[in-house]
Amino acid sequence: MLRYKLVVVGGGSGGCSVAAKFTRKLGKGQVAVIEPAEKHYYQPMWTMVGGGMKTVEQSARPMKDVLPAQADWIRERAVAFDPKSNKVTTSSGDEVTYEYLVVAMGIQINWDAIKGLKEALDTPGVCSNYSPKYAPKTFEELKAFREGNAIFTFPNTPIKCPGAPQKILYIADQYLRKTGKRDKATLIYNTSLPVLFGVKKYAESLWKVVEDRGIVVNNRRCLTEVRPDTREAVFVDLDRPEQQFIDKYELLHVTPNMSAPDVLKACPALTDAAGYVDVDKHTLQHNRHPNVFAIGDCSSVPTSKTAAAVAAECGVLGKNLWSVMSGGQCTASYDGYTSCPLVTGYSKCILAEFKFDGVPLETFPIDQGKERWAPFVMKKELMPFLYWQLMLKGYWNGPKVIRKALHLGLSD
Ligand code: FAD
Ligand code: UQ1
Repeated sequence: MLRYKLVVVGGGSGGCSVAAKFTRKLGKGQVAVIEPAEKHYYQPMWTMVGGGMKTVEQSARPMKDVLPAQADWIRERAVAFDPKSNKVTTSSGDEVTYEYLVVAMGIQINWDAIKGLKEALDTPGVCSNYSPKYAPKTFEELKAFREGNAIFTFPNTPIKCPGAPQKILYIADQYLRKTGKRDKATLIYNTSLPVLFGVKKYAESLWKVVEDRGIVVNNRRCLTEVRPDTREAVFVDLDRPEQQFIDKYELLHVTPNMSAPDVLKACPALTDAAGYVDVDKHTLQHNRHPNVFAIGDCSSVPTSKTAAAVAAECGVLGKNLWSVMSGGQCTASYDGYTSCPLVTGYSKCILAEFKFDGVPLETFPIDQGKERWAPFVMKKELMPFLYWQLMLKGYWNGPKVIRKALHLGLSD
């Protein structure tokens, strides 16, 4: 049986950052990361991959190069949790015990949830930026587009980066304009949500973008089936489920259904009713097991699931877990900070930043609701550097320090 002071489950954005912070504090042999993947992806880049601005290779690093060298990497899946005995079972049947546990498993993509989708992804016209396999196909489909409907979807479940399903819509619009094909295309955004974006300020800006560009938006319209043989997508109106719409597509960009990981759903002692790790939204400490914390997309924290949220959570979790390890209480409080750089083409971006309850919390003392060039460059060029060089090494806790400085200490 393996024993560690700290076990981190998942070596993605949150797991890697937390492991780096604590390996520095605790030293060699004290921290283990359970992570089966050989590659670590900077997922926010997949939007740019879909638009042909980056390659999928640029979004990947070998896992061994990003996990802290002083941590033990257990190259397996966690298959069961036993928080009463402080134990995690891995795919080989090994048991790993811990004094402290951080769960950072991300959100699970359920490609099977939409009838026909899995098979359709390997047929012409269908793509998704939500996978490293199919994000490059998005750009191939844009290049191959001749005429007809280009349909973009948002599912009827919580998802990571809720802005991403429409970023690619705007990129596609601009690509089709640049290549002289826009007048032969009908761009349609079918979203299960009743709104275009969850924060009013940015939703208003985005409605303007949609209107200016002649994009059709259908709210509460949810993809239920893909029929690649006839290139048809089937949608329902979520408010009138008997109402079905069958649309022909030339291009169909699907944002798949997502849920809490099955492994977590199988352990109610750790989770809320939906299967997300049941933590206090301010301290990130588990509500029933004080030696357990969660970070990122697999947690119950009610904010938009993004890497930006993970960065801010990492600062709070770092302080609180260290305090608890030292016999103290949780004193740091997460405010729900999250950010979504809403790329609106090949050179502009609306930089949405907000906290719990969708209250804007912006870093820069300018109106971030406007489409601008600077945040686009930040998203495309600066963020990847910040992610690999600072965040994954545990040194980036979100832009709070910058925000305070730029607002002369007057911001939250
Ligand atoms: P992840 O980084 O997904 O890591 C989870 C890890 O857990 C993975 O390495 C996985 O292999 C591992 N794992 C899963 N199951 C197990 C198991 N059973 N045992 C052990 N390990 C397991 N965020 C932004 O801030 N800005 C953006 O512009 C942005 N754009 C995005 C665009 C797209 C297309 C996508 C897909 C995401 C985007 N995001 C963006 C979201 C961001 O990537 C995620 O919110 C962030 O990576 C979440 O970090 P995490 O650590 O919670 O999960
Ligand atoms: C951020 O901190 C972050 O995490 C690394 C992102 O993920 C890629 C982001 O997209 C953004 C916008 C932020 C916030 C950072 C600043 C400087 C506003």
